[in-house]
Amino acid sequence: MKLYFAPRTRATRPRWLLEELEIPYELVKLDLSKQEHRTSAYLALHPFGEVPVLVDGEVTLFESPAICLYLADRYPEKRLAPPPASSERGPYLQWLLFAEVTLEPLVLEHYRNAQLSDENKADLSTQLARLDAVLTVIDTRLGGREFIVGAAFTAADVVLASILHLANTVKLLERHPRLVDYVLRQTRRPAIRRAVSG
Ligand SMILES: N[C@@H](CCC(=O)N[C@@H](CS)C(=O)NCC(=O)O)C(=O)O
Repeated sequence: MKLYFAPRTRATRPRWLLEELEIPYELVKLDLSKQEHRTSAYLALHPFGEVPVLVDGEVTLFESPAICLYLADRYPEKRLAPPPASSERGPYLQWLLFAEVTLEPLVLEHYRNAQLSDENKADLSTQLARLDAVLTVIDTRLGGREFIVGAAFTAADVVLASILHLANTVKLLERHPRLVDYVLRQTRRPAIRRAVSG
């Protein structure tokens, strides 16, 4: 198992999952500032030269949520995904993909805007209302739950907590203290601490 990785990118998600699985893997660190993701060898693995990429024997995969789903299913005994026949399987897929497909683009739009100087910032008040509606859906779902699905941590928490963590860094969760608590709880896990170390 080989993970092509760069720190502070979406590649942290599959690395976090690999650490939760506690399986041996090779970490191939790419220095994006040196364009190591633009070599022809790497472009043969990922059509746009992005991270992450996972190579598992004959299987080469890109798209961090797909890699997380794949890894969680590949090691069912580690219980990071509800089994296909379980009643939690549908909600698991729903919440993982809701985070990726519906939440992430909204968070990224605000995150990128927050990086701009004041005079270049766009007025995102309309988009903010939409983001808040999406955050409210997740907040309501979490209620008193510790995890987004069932009674245990799953790959859906990896994807959701990663995106909410990014949102929290630019203060997008201020109206949702329960979501802040959720992020802090998940990002205190030993596996994510290992995934962001070095
Ligand atoms: N949807 C893809 C996005 C991958 C992506 O955009 N990766 C960024 C880092 S978060 C990247 O490699 N950027 C380098 C570049 O495009 O030059 C995924 O989740 O894997």
